[in-house]
Amino acid sequence: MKLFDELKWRGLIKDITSPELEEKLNNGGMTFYIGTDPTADSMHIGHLSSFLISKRLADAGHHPILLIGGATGRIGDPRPTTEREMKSIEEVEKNILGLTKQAKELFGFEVVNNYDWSKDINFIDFLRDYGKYFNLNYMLDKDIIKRRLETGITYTEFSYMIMQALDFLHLFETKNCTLQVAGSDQWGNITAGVDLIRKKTGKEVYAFTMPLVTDSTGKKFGKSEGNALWLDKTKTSSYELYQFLINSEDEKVIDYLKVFTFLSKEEIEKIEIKHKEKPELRLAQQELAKGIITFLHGEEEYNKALRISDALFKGNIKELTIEEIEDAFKDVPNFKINEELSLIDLLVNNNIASSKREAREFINAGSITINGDKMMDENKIIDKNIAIASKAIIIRRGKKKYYMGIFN
Ligand code: 545
Repeated sequence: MKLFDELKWRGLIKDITSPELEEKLNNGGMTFYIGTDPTADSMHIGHLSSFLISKRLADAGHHPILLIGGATGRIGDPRPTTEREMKSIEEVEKNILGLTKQAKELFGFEVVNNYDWSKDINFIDFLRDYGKYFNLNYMLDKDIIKRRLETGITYTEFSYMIMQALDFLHLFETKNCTLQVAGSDQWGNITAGVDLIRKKTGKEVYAFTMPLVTDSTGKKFGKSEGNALWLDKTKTSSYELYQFLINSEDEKVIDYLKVFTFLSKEEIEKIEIKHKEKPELRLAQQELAKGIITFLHGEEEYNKALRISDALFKGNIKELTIEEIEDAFKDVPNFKINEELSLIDLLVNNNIASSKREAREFINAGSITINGDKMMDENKIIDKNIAIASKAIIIRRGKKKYYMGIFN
């Protein structure tokens, strides 16, 4: 299948600047770039779909450049809603380091920083050499700008599109970069660059955008209980990523396989058939988790996430190492245990039961397990002897409520 058809099949093409792009993409050999502003020191899964495109294009013979916006990150890309809080230079620089390291580790592609060429442009040259090509009506006609006129937009954020446009011009002139790719929110900024290059050089360059990845309700993909899922495994562990991905909706998981994995069309169609026959087996979700976690963190991390998930599902907590326990349970309520105490005091002192009476009800109903073992004696002494590595106990109340106790 030709590249353009594959990108279409994977649902990765929303808008393109001209029909000629199809053949150019299929022929390979274009230098292209995708940019990211240093709004955090790690990318998160909401940006992964766009960056995976750079690998798909590179695998098809195009030359990728990843841009980190040291200059644009100092200004702030206007959002449709509200003005961004301006980041300190220290934070911008810290984020640049994190993102550059991550982009190199994940993709190994050339990384450039637009601060390197923007920092030398003085204000008068900026207005004469670039501002002159931006008619106000043109700028006000951009969707995001139009929406911000009601809520208010500063000159700073209003100027952002000129900065992104001059990036494309700079990369076109210095690296023969003739293609920019991004998610659909970037259409205005990208076309500003295509138009600037046409006005200044008379040459045509190209761009395409990808649709935003959403769940079946239209909500942006990649938030778990409001928290971003970071690609940096010290911020979001492979286990957390696994839990999120394995719970992808049945009606969306095949689309996600197309967007987030490098499984072929044939492989995905085979998975789709099995998935439709027995969705309860979650085979498609398993493939999605395997594809993403293996790409991000390697096979071993994926196997570790699987081991934790299996142990918890079967209640075999004792199989896990203390690191795996702390990883798996880092988001459940946890508390310190300073000295041994009876089971009933453990439950009441740590709000696992609201009273001794309720604690007895839970115990007598067999609802309390510690490290997988059912606890039936309210006076049983809870001490380090029953803790994993003499350190941690995992209390489960009922079917799904977990707590972690850590012995000092
Ligand atoms: C700056 C200068 C350029 C070209 C691009 C830029 C960045 C661009 C932008 N992109 C978004 C972004 O998000 C923050 C990332 C946090 C790690 O703001 N103006 O920087 C996202 N981009 C990836 C996709 C995107 C976009 O990094 O394009 O659509 C998300 O999927 O929102 O010369």
